[in-house]
Amino acid sequence: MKTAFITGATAGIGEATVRTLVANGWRCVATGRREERLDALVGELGKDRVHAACFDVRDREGMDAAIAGLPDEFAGVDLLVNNAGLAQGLSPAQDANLDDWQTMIDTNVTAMVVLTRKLLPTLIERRGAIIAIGSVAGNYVYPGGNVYAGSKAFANHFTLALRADLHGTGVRVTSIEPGMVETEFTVVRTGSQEASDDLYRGADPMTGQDIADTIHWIAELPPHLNINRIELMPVSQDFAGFRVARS
Ligand code: NDP
Ligand code: 8X3
Repeated sequence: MKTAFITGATAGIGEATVRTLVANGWRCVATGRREERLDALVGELGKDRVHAACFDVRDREGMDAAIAGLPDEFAGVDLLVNNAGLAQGLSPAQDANLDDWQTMIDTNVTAMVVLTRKLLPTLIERRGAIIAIGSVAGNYVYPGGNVYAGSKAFANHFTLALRADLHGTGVRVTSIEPGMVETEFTVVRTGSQEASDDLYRGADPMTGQDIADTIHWIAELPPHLNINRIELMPVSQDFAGFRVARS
């Protein structure tokens, strides 16, 4: 049985990924800060299939303790899903709150590279795979995206760069770059459930399950095949147009 290590498994894409992989015969290490949600997943899916690792990805000591504390059957990681992330306080750069910017850099960039570095030895030993959840925001900028967009451009490119470094190891590396997915992401981004509901209204967005199914498909491709990057959007969404400010 293969083991996946999935960050951000308490909600949205990460939670759907745990459910999908477990339903397809995988074991999962499910991580996040909300312990009660991790415990509920273990209760529902079984402790032989899901191990809860509760830590803040920005806390290196917590991350080390979580990795060191993996039970033997979960310690050999075959798939790392770098998913935990957030957009916080998206506003024009000139109005931005520096703490929001720092939180996004620490979570979306620093934590991802630290965790990846720590799990690379086991991933190489097992000829495993890395799948990162970047974003279309890393490919097309939009007003207010600033540091979130920058952090996701980093995620998209760091993941492609890993592919180059891991050449010859047999480790597969994929950058998944989604557009609008209906999850708690927008509650965090806007600060309220109501504003989040407004953003999704009538948009027929993608679901966490859509992305989880994509992750599962990529994870189970034959070992000689690598999807380098894949960008997904709901049909209702397309690219931002150029704007002209007229005098
Ligand atoms: P959710 O808000 O539903 O889930 C985010 C997950 O990240 C939660 O499980 C949360 O866990 C975890 N997380 C956030 N901060 C931390 C932290 N400091 N330590 C540990 N875990 C953390 O959002 P999504 O499922 O939508 O987001 C998942 C990824 O997908 C993100 O990287 C996001 O940027 C990306 N993405 C999302 C899109 C969308 O439209 N929804 C589009 C493109 C990309 P907890 O709070 O329990 O710690
Ligand atoms: C966020 C993508 O399309 O919601 O990562 O701005 S989108």
